[in-house]
Amino acid sequence: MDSIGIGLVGTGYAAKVRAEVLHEDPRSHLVAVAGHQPEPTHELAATYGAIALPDWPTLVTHPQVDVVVIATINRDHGAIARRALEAGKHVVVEYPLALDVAEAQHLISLAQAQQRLLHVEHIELLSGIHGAIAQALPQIGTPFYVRYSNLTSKRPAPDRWTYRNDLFGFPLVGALARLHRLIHLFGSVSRVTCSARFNGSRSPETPYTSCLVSAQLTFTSGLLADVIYGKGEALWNDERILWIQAEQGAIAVDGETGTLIRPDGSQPLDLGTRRGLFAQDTTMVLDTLTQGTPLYVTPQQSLYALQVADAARRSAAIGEPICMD
Ligand code: NAP
Ligand code: BLA
Repeated sequence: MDSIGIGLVGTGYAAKVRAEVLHEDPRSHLVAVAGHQPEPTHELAATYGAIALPDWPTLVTHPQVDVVVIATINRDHGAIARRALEAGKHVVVEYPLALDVAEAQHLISLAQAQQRLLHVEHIELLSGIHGAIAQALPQIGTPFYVRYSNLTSKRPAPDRWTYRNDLFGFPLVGALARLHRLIHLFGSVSRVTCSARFNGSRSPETPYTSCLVSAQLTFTSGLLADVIYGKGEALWNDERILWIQAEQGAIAVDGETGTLIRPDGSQPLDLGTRRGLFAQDTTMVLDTLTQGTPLYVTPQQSLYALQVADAARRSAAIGEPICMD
């Protein structure tokens, strides 16, 4: 079989890791790169003997490109995926699939109609931490409360796209992995209440200096989850915790340390590493394209998490709870 031609949109962290893996795997080769600024685009393309294209509309119609890998800012994911699928290409996109729920829904239908692969990366499911929690859960009985907090103190606030709602999306949309890992563990959500505050932004087109989002999710099972996400210079300490309280025990993850708590005592959980996850994802995509093996996540699962994240955004905007259908 001919080596699969890859068109890569983006030149940042995710794009670079993808490029290296795709270059090293004999089943694929990098055809073209389209970035934001010319210099990083030329540099990344030259590293792997690919061509540097001026923009993504040119890349998605390039005849030698079989698969478009979208690793650029979130605002553009939906539009790039749409044009790529319309051009008959397979699509691999870093989460979120799109900022807009209706657009994400349309893309899933379009991929089906075009009979093309649409894969939304969710590397958080591949992480050691997720595997360790999923494995330990049956040992603690029915979970009834989760507290999941991700706070990052960053001084001074970076002038980056990840601090802009128009480019990153509402914080729980851009950081969709936070909700997606809970939904993967605990199932569907019936109700969402959310508050959000942004410091230092004069308009959606200028970066905020801090954001703080606090959401409460009621799962269909009855489980209650407090989800907190914040970053920036008005936060003065980091917090990365996930606590699961259940009828017969608890799971506590604090930074790099995980503990399984049971009536008869506590034991450490092996959380593994955060490295190598993009490589695993990329290899599984090539397995799917060459052998038809199933992937670890479906775009429908990603869409559902997006619907919950969007309900959080709407709840914060109107100051009222949102009931999910
Ligand atoms: P990154 O390192 O900041 O790279 C961002 C890319 O977007 C660069 O190519 C950058 O080009 C371009 N860009 C920046 N501002 C832009 C603008 N205003 N208009 C158009 N393009 C712009 O980001 P990343 O971490 O690789 O994230 C890329 C995607 O991967 C995102 O969707 C993110 O959610 C997802 N993701 C990342 C990770 C991770 O570990 N990093 C994990 C999961 C998912 P210039 O540098 O030339 O401006
Ligand atoms: C997720 N990491 C992300 C995302 C961005 C970054 C933009 C997607 C949005 C989000 O979910 O928050 C960006 N991550 C960074 C940057 C650093 C970082 C700029 O750690 C700077 C060091 N990502 C990395 C590195 C690792 C990494 C070096 O850039 C690991 C060694 C892992 N990032 C990682 C993982 C996720 C993620 C596993 C998924 C989110 C999750 O697990 O909740």
